[in-house]
Amino acid sequence: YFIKDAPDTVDHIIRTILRVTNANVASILVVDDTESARLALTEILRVQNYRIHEASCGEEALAVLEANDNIPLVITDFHMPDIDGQELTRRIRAAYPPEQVRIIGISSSTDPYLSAALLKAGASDFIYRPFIVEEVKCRVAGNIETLSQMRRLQYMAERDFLTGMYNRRAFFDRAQPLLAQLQERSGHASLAILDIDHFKKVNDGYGHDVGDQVIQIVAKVVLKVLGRCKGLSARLGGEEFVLLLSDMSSDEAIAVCEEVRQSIAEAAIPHNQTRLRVTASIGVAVVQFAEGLDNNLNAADQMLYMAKEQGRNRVCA
Ligand code: GH3
Ligand code: MG
Ligand code: MG
Ligand code: MG
Repeated sequence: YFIKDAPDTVDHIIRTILRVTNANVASILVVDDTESARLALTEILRVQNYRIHEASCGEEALAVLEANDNIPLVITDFHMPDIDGQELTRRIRAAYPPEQVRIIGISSSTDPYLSAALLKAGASDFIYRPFIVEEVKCRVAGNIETLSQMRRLQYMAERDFLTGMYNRRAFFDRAQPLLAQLQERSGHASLAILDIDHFKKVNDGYGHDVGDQVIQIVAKVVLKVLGRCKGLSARLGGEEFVLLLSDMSSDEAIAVCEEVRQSIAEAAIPHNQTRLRVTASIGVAVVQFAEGLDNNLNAADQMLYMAKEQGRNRVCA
């Protein structure tokens, strides 16, 4: 939820998509209380180039998942002492959504209801032993592929392609719970809206591509300055950005915005032999928790209007 995690370039998006879609380097956690059973599976998977983690019980499996933040697939035995495969599946599901971890159940039991029990608990697939090696390979690859596609779509749905920042929808989805949490612990926050000054002139005078480049540079400045604070930022659309600054006083929020404004004014955008300069205006308002996000954004927007009225290249609060 914090800006620290946000990428600062489009390259980052491409790298992330490559990383999450590169099934060959995926990690798999194999959970079985019987060593020989684990071995039978890991031998097949190692040949397929997967990175393998092993666990001999449910508790160990949960610990391995917690210690490694990118294991997209768990293959778990059904019959295990203490926590069985169904209970483990439930616990994994309680902690990780299906777009983060997929689960394949496996069992040598002839009970035909086992697969349904596991699927209901949140597994995405089931294999009966003795298994056909080729089928195991296909199910594993299929599950990892599905997860990669889910992540890729999710990433693309919440990011703005030009800047790599969160888009408007992602901002609303994330700001609302963040504000609810803040309100619960009596925290403070400010909302700021930033709009590039006379941006039409940039487009008209230098072309749309240069305009795009200006938007990218402004996004980079916002992400860099905000990387140090708690909060959330997004490209609302066009040449407009929103900053939600949490856990700071109104004065601190204004100071952060002032730094953003100054950094933009100082940034030089190389263009032919010259360097292009742009400025931005920022409106800031203290979040009123009794009001909805829309009303709070309107309040910041009114301050932005004032900043424009007073001559642009300034922060109004
Ligand atoms: P003001 O100082 O009052 O904000 O003046 P302005 O020229 O910036 O006014 P306005 O906000 O109306 O202009 C925004 C322009 O941004 C209009 C639109 O063509 C352009 N624009 C919107 N999205 C993009 C984009 O993704 N790339 C580029 N290059 N231009 C965009
Ligand atoms: Mg067993
Ligand atoms: Mg605008
Ligand atoms: Mg503008």
